[in-house]
Amino acid sequence: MGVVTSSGRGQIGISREIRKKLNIVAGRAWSMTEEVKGMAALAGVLMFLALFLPVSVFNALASQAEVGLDLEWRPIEGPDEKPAPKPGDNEKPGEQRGSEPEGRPAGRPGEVKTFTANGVSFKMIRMPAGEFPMGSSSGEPGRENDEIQHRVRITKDYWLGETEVTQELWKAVMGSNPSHFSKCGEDCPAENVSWHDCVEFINKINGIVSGGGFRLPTEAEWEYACRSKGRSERYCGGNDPEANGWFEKNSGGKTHPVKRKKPNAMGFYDMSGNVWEWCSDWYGEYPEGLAIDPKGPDAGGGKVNRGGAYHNGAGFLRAANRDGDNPSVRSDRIGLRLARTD
Ligand SMILES: [Ca+2]
Ligand SMILES: [Ca+2]
Repeated sequence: MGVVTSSGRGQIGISREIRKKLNIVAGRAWSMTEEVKGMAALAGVLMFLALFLPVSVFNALASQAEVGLDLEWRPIEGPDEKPAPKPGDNEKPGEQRGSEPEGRPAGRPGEVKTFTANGVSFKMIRMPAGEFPMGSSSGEPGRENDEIQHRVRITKDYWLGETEVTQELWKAVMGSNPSHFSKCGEDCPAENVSWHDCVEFINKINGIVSGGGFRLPTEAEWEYACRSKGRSERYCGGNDPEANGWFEKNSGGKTHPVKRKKPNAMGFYDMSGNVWEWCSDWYGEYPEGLAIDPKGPDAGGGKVNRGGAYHNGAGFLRAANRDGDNPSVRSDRIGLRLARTD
């Protein structure tokens, strides 16, 4: 939390921390001898001045008086900018956000890499290893009972596509375009592809791009990226579905070119809406307690897909929402986003 906050209109307010510090300074001084009582009076004056003086002037006065207060301008921090919880913090579920492990070698989260397959380029963004609360909090409107919040630890960095796989990329790799909305254009997401079709696509692209390593994301990797490393946002990128996603209210009943809506904080586009995205996991109940690199159940009837699509109401676009479909199903509402391991 910022020490001094700006109201946005140039006024200065003093945070509780500073008030506490000042009170401590004042309190200590009052308990001392007559000689230092002057200090306390000065601290009181400074407390008063801080309410009205520019920070630079206040800092100068404070340093003159050797009160040792550390004031600086900091932007107001929004609800999504909460610091990572420390172990033992008693935060309410749903108000936590994820954390990167301390002491890990400086990776480059957010690094963007461009790959090219048969002449078509696409970008992937590096996601750092880390831990986050997966699922929705009990108070989230529209939540379903398969979203039970639990801690997930992802132990390795991974890459995730900046966008859904486009029709252009699918065609370059597979030689044909199965998409129902082919008139939407090359930048529109590939859809009408089954989970098995996606596996075939991935096998092929791994033979084309040197280094390979492409795969579908796990459901946990998908949500960790959607939540920009674990934020408690309702959708992938914030709490306004219209800002980040195409859904029934704004899509006109069809898919749209990728990257036309705002990305989330990590730079991923269209994770909420446009088309659902196949994940590698079988759909099943979440494990209880901490899950480390979860990959879903060993078997099941449906493969997970995430994020909702152009035809859905906003509730389906929620970061925590889950769905599963038979891996043979082809639907103009389901596409994919590539993941990759180095
Ligand atoms: Ca999507
Ligand atoms: Ca659901």
